[in-house]
This record gives sequence, C-alpha cells and structure tokens, in this order.
Amino acid sequence: EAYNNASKHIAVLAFPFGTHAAPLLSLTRQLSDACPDAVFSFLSTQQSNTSTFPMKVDKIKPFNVRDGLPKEYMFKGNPHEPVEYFVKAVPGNFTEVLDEVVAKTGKSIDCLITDAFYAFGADIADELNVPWVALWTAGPRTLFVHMDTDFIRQQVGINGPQDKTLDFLPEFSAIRVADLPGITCGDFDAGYPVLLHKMRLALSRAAAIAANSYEDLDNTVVNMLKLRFNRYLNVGPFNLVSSSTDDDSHDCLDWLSKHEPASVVYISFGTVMMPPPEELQALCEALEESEFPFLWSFRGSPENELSSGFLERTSSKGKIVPWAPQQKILEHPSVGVFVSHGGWNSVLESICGGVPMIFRPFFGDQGLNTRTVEAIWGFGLELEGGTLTRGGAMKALKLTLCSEQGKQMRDKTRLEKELAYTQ
Ligand code: U2F
Repeated sequence: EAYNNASKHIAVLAFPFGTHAAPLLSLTRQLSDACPDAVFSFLSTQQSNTSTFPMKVDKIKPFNVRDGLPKEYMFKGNPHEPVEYFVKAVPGNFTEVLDEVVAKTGKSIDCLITDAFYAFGADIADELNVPWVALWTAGPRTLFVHMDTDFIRQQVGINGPQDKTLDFLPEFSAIRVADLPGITCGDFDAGYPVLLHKMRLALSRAAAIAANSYEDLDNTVVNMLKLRFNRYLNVGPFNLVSSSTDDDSHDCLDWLSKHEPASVVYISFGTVMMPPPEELQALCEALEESEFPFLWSFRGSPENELSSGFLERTSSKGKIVPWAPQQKILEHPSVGVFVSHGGWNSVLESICGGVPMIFRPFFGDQGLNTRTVEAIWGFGLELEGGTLTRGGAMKALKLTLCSEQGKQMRDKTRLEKELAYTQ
C-alpha cells in the first residue's frame, strides 16, 4: 500500500561490502524525510540488508539481490573474494529484482540512486529515462585520483617507483604513488578494478553526485571536482545526521567515563580487515608496555587470537568488545587517539569527535586517507613502515597522547570538528 499512495518511486542500489550500504541508507532516510510522499525500494544482498536495516523503516522497503556466490562457496578469510563474485553478478542481479518490484507494485521508477561504483546505473537510468544520482562514500581526494587515473598513469608509469610524488597535480605534491588506491598497478581487465574503471567513465552522466563529506574539508579538491560533474554535492558528514550504531550493550561509554580526558586509546580496523597475527601481537605488546588505557573493537575471538595471558594481564587497563558504538566513543572526552585502518567513515567520525588518528592502512582509499590526514591536514600519523610493530606503535601512542606535537594535532582536529559542525 506504501506503493499505491506514493507520488514517486525511487530505486536505490547499494554496494553490499565494507561500509557502503549504511551511508546510502542514511542518505535514503534523509531523502525520505524530505519527500514524505515518495516510496524507496532499497536493493542489496540479504546479508547486507539484514545488517544495515536495524528495524522496519517506513516508506523504505528492502529487497534482496543475488550475491553471486557459488552454491558450495565457503568463506576462507579473503574479504576480496565475495566482492569478485558479486561484481560478476551485476547488473543482472539488480535488474531482475527491479523488474519484479515494478511488476508487483505497478509503480514505475522515477529516479535511480546508486553507489557511485555502479557505472551501469547510468545505463539503467537512460533506459528508464529517469535521472541517475550516485553516492560517493569515500573522500574527495580518492574520487579525484580515480577520475585522473589516465593522466596519473601517464606521469608515473605502470608499477612505477612507489615513492614518486604527484607534484604534477595541484594539491597533490605530498601524495606518493604508494598512497594511491591501486590505480597505477596492472590493467583494468577484470573484477573490482574494472568496476572502478567503468565508474570513472560513467560518472559525468550522473545528474548529481552526492558525497559523504562537507564543503570545507579539502575545499580546493572539492572545487576541482565541481568543475567536472553536473552537480557535485557535499551532503555529509552522515555521522552527524544518523548514527551507525548506538548499541552500547558492552557499556563502553560508562567505562570511558572512568578515565581522564584525552587519555584512552580507541582501536578499530573497520568492518573488512584485521591485522595479521604478528601485528596483533606487536600492538598488544605496545599497549601492555606503554600502559595507556585502551578500548578495542575486536572482530574475531580475542581469547584465541591475542597472545595468551594478555587479556588477564591488561584487564584493569583495557576493554575489548566485539562491536562498539564508535561514533559515541569518538565523541567521548576520554578518548585521546584513534588507531584505525583509515576507512573514510572512521576518518569523518574521528574529525567529528576531535580525536587525532594513528593509521595502519590496508587497501583501497585507506593509504590516501592516511597520507592526507598526516601530511595535508596534520592531525594524524601513519605507523612507521605502515604496519604495527611494538616500537612503532609505542612511539606513535606516546607522540599523540603525551607530546606537544600530539597536543597540536588534537587542537587541529578540534578546529576541523568545528568546521564539520557548522556545515
Ligand atoms: C570500507 O570501510 P570499512 O567498513 O572498513 O571502514 P569505515 O569506512 O571506517 O567504516 C566503519 C564503520 O563501522 C562503524 C564505524 C564506521 O561507521 O562507526 N563501526 C562501529 O560502529 N562499531 C565498531 O565496533 C566498528 C565499526 C572500506 F574498507 C574503506 O576503505 C572505505 O573508505 C569505506 C567507505 O567507502 O568502506
């Protein structure tokens, strides 16, 4: 009946990995509040819909699409594998469900909103003769290097020297080839790289590109992007409008309140990656030896994956939970530094909490986010050598929590926080 009474039907196609679907649902909710007569069909995989739809949302209806996994598929720990299967199933898995929804409800589609990764959004929208809006879930600098991939490849070569800087691009002289999201290695022949390659060819066809950021953050880069697209709209940071999760069933906030201001290390490597065992071991040693209080959102089993005795020995100093209300934690005055993988949502949430960052980047945009925060914005730093070692982690923790340089980083983050809140 939501469909019968609706004036408009908007189809929303999510990318079901990492933290992509949650920001898209956040945008959809904002649009639904702004257009109460519209109905939204939100398409993602079952697994993604189950975790992103916390409850029934009025006028936003979830639909499941095929995940493309073979019947006998067993996840063996490589997070990129399900992505590769999924990429083979698009766009057919989406179009078949769109056809079904239209047939069942009798309500044709008036607008298509997709994750910006979906170049095929442009074709579907053309076929339906409706506008296509793309949501870019990462930072402006990452979109910029994707759009300029050909030029960057011409300048630095394929698999060229990793330490070469991008001084041929205004605003990018502090960025090195090593920081880029894989655009200078290899060809765009299959899977995920081809998805991103097609994306950059198609994005100029979008009626609008919505970005999870705000006007003042990387403003020069944002202005360069505005020249390239029909409408490049900063509609974030989404964490200020809706929270990823408020579930505090492990009492993290109470625990934080027992600590001094800016004294606690908060640790989370996002929803996709975990550091390898030897790095986990190094981080444990650094935490134990430095004695800073810590709160760790740990994906997996700490009893099995952390060195024996660590949990017992640090129980008065540390708290390890399977999932934490990250935004609320970063807003808590006791948190002094965030050890993260450099995912874009984490960067925005840390800015909005006024908390400096220590980075252990893994893949995609994380290296570029890391370098941008460290070398351009100045409120975070990458671990020495880019990975967790006992010595490197201790040095970074001491620097951010106990030094004048750390205090300056905190002041800078707090200034950025004010800008984020005034957008
Ligand atoms: C992919 O990101 P990830 O999911 O790995 O990481 P983030 O962008 O940092 O998002 C993590 C979100 O999960 C939330 C946290 C963030 O909103 O608040 N969260 C939480 O609430 N509680 C927890 O215990 C742990 C996490 C990709 F890997 C990145 O490179 C991209 O930048 C990103 C966006 O495109 O997607």
